[in-house]
Amino acid sequence: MSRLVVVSNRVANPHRAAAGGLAVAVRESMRETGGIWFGWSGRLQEETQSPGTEEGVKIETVGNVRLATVDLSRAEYETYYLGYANNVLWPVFHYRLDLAQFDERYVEGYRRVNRKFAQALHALLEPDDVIWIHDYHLIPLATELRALGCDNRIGFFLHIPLPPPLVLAAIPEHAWLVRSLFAYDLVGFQTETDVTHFTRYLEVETNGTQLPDGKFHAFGRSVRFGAFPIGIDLDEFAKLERSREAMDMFDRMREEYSRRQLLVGIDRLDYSKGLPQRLQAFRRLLECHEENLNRATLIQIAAPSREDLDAYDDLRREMDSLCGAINSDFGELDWMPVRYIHRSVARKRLPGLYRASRVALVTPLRDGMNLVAKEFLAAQDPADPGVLVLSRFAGAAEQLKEAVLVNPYDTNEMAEAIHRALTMPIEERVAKHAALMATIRSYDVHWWRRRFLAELESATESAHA
Ligand code: ADQ
Repeated sequence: MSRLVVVSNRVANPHRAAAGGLAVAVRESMRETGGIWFGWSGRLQEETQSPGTEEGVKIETVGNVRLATVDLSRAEYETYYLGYANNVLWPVFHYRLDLAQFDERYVEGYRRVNRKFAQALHALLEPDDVIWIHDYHLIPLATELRALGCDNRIGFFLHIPLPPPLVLAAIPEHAWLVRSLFAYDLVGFQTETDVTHFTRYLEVETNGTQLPDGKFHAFGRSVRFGAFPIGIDLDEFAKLERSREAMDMFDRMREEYSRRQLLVGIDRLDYSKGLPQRLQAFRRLLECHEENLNRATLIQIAAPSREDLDAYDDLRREMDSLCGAINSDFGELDWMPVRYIHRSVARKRLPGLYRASRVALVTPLRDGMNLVAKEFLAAQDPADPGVLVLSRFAGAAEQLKEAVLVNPYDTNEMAEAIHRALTMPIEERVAKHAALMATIRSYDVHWWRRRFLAELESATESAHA
């Protein structure tokens, strides 16, 4: 079996409890195949150190996995990471052209870091390695590797949505970005919607043609592509659920909120997650359905994220003020409608919190997939499950059709949907939950990894040939 080389912006410590879908998936894949996990260390290097040399790579061996990391300089962090990845690609790919900051220095830094990663990685590669590159930070990495003579099989998976052609075309370098994808043998997206956006872009912006074997031919090359919706690791989650921390959390929440109906939201504090819109809808619920007064309590956990960026600072202030207003307008001495916590919760406690909640609000304005939706369902008691209120703009909505689907921009509709979720009869809850769990089980993280790697394996005709 070929060695697997995974590349992602950040490399997670496999000793710690997994910090999200990518980390779980990669750890699980590597346990089976062994290999290298390459990426940024998360540290900024001393300015004196020379970048891009093999000596700049720090290697740590954990079991049969080698973690290979490089540091970034402050300038690289500012242009590649904060600048191009998170001030251009993240907002545009989430349809937020208004937040994008196009700046030539950003794209230069992005190219430079991708080249630096390619040089450092190339020195570690063996001819049979299969390389799996993840996410929007590293779109041109295969082009840079090919330029160094690498002809290994290389796959790419985009964790975030691909926007429609006209939105993508707003990025000054859009043609270069899309052409970069043709250096891969396989390009994977989360949903069929993303795949449609990709093929429509190619039809409109290039002279390319779709081939009968599922590839697209453009820029003198052919690339295979498809939808590979990411899932969760149900076994890992079941193990977490049985942990002392999860059980303590469940007991404490049930005791503390015995007279209340709990709603839960768990997100990174990010403008794509629709948090202000969610709070507006919760407020409308309290205004329109008074039986929820003194009863419904929303626990909103928002993990700090990318705090070096202005848009995130604005969101933080907006959230503080919205939560404060709801609590002061509706709260009682013994009831706070919103518990807003601007911290992340230990992963082991999450299942207990999910299970104690009657409703989960997963209402992003745009999201590649959203794993919280799947985790919430996996944590429920099948005999008395909670209800998932899910944005139709989350990638997960393509799969989780039995959830209560909402348009997060429509405050009234969302308030009514939350009301319906809170009052849903038990037979309906049980039936919906069973159907949703069947989907989550069939398309778990192991399915995702196997499907992607099998397809990469069968992409026989190399894109660079
Ligand atoms: P994210 O935008 O981070 O991921 P999501 O998939 O919901 O979004 O969450 C990732 C993980 O982080 C989940 O396992 C969740 O439990 C955990 N998490 C989130 N907030 C937390 C908090 N406050 N405290 C503790 N843990 C928290 C990106 C894309 C998604 C895509 C994933 C995987 O934006 O659309 O689903 O990658 O491909």
